[in-house]
Amino acid sequence: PKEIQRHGVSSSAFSSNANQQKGGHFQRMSTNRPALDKKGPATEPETKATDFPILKNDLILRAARGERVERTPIWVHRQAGRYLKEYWGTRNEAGDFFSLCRTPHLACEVTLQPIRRLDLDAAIIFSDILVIPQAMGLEVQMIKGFGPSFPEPLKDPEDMQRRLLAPDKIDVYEKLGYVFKAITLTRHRLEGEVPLIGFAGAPWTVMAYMVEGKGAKSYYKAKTWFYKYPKSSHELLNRITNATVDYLVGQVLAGAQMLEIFDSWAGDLTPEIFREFSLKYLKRIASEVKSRLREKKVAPVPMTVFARGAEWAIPELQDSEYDVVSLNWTAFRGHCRKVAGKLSIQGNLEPAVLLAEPEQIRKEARKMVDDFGPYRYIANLGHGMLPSMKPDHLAVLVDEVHDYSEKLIKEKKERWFHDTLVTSAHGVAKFLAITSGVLAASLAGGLVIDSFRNTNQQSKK
Ligand code: 1CP
Repeated sequence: PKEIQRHGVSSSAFSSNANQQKGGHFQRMSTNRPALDKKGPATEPETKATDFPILKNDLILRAARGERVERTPIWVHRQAGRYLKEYWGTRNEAGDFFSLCRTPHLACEVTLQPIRRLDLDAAIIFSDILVIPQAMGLEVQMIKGFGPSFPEPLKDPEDMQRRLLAPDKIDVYEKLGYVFKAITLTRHRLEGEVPLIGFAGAPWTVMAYMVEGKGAKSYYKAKTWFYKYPKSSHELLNRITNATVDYLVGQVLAGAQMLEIFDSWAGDLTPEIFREFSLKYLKRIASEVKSRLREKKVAPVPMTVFARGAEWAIPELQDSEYDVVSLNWTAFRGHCRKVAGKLSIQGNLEPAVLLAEPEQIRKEARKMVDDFGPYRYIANLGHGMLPSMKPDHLAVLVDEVHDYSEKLIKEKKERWFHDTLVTSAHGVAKFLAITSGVLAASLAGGLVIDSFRNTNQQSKK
């Protein structure tokens, strides 16, 4: 797809309200997408993961690969969900959280909701990292106002051997086929407006929930396994990794165009423990997913790793197959940019900024783009949207990142053009000066020789 439409929005929608100068800087109205609106909610799953609509906006894929972009792409963690009033309608229709995840046309619908409303540059499939423990045989419930809960978390290695499905019995196509169906359906229903991101939890973060049974402060129960049962911890992490690789490969085959691995609790580990029990598995996931796709003659998609709170490990990701590293808001931006090398960066606005006023949101957005960008950069929050956030505030952030980065890139290009012009003008002037100098010198030399010859001949006469 060579023709990338401006944000995938028809030019008439843009000419009417985009890029108007207001209050001293650009004002772009986050906008509806006619291509999505006309179809309305998806009703029945489309089953074939082929003949997808042509992609109109590939900014995020180019930024991930380190290619040139005309503006910085932006999407946000948890962009689908509780802060959108339309989410609650669909959630109630499904009944509960996991029924929503397991009903492809409803999961597709909530994935599309933020894309309809906002000028985001990617969609992320609506699901949860805790579907992997379910596929491995554990029960997980989502309790309103509390979060995930395992009625029976893993007590010890013996419990693990007894209750987890044997590795050869874990079939992600059978257990998580509904996610693949939702991805295929969503990819069709997106009409090529933006790429679709698939995701999974990192082995350590998933293990933390399996052992702890719920969200916890610092995950002490789970971390104790590393000291008490190191061998069984590796066995558990290996089992999660294998299921996750199958799951991510399945997501790409179903239509996911980029993948993100969430290690939300990486920051709770010591560097030594992180290296041994998390990083190793994160790296294995990226290399195995990509090699399995290559074996299947499917082009590998860009992969992002979000080791939240373990930004110190960025240099150690250089020899991995990740393309993008996502940052928490506690990370030093300049330092991360320096050590990221060939990796693109994603992040890292402090989510609290979205609870402030639009003018403050704009200011922080500009600062973030100045600090990181505008190339090899995907704008995002340092963590996710909160239920109390206003969609209009997110729209302000999205528009400011687009407008400001576009302005920066234009200025950069103009400066480059100007500098190149000035340098070549200097070059031409120098060349002319030298050649005319040589010409003048040779002319003068010729005259001297001539007059010397003349005087010589006259004196001979
Ligand atoms: O009832 C509800 O609607 C619950 C809220 C909710 C939502 C909207 C949960 C429960 N999960 C989700 C969806 C979800 N989870 C997505 C959807 C796509 C999107 O981003 O829009 C994604 C990517 C996740 C990933 C996820 N789930 C992570 C990793 C990212 C992160 O936030 O750190 C984690 C840790 C989870 C576990 C989880 N699921 C739900 C909650 C509330 C939690 C966190 C609980 C805790 O703090 O321990």
